[in-house]
Amino acid sequence: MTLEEKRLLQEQGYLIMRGVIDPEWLAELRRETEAILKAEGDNAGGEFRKEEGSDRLANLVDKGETFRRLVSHPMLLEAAEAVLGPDFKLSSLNYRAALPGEKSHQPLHCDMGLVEDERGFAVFNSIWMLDDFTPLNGPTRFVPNTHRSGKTPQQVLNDPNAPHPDEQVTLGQAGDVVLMNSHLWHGGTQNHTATPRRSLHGFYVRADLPQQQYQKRLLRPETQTALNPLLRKVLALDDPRNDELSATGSGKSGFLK
Ligand SMILES: O=C(O)CCC(=O)C(=O)O
Repeated sequence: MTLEEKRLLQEQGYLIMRGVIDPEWLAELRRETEAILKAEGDNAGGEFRKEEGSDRLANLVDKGETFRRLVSHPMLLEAAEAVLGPDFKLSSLNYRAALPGEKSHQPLHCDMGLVEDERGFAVFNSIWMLDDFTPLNGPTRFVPNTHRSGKTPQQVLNDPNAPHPDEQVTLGQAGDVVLMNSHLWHGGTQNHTATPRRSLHGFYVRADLPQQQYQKRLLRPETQTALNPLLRKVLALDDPRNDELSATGSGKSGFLK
């Protein structure tokens, strides 16, 4: 990332990077997520949560090299560091598709229901577009500048489900990636078209907080053994603090993600 891109991400709380996923990788990510959805059937997303109106998959680091490539992507790690500082780890890699004709509108929220604290920002998310995000197919909405408000929408708004006067949507093409300080109030919107709006969410958290999905427990031993040092670090597999956090707390706390 350029210094200017990092500055924009830090100030605006979001940035859309264009054309990050090349056509071959995009086809592979679509193919793999489709196959996993089919194989897991009603259990899909069960390692974390299911959501009415959307397809979800969780624990994707354990489910293919193509996903491990995503969570250790150099641009993504630079972006996470620009928001969270050097001491961060993966919280989860999930798939979410807003389904046609379903009520998959989400309330505005901050990930994990967290606001900035005395140590700074704690949550960073990235939305990898597997389809174009258009005004009609359920793009993510967000409210600019709220990442510095020190409040969650649930604390401030009468109805976090309602349209917000300042909200904008993330529009882009398949292959683009939204980088987001996820204290920024945001949420999925309803898909009014005939085809799913697919995405992957690479979610990172500051090292002093629990992972949403404790990777050491969820990843099969054979996956863990084959990981390179960078991935072991990103997943916090050798960090005793992470083991303590997973024993005492849960990254599921708070709202949605
Ligand atoms: O898929 C989206 O548009 C956003 C999803 C989201 O914010 C969530 O699931 O917490």
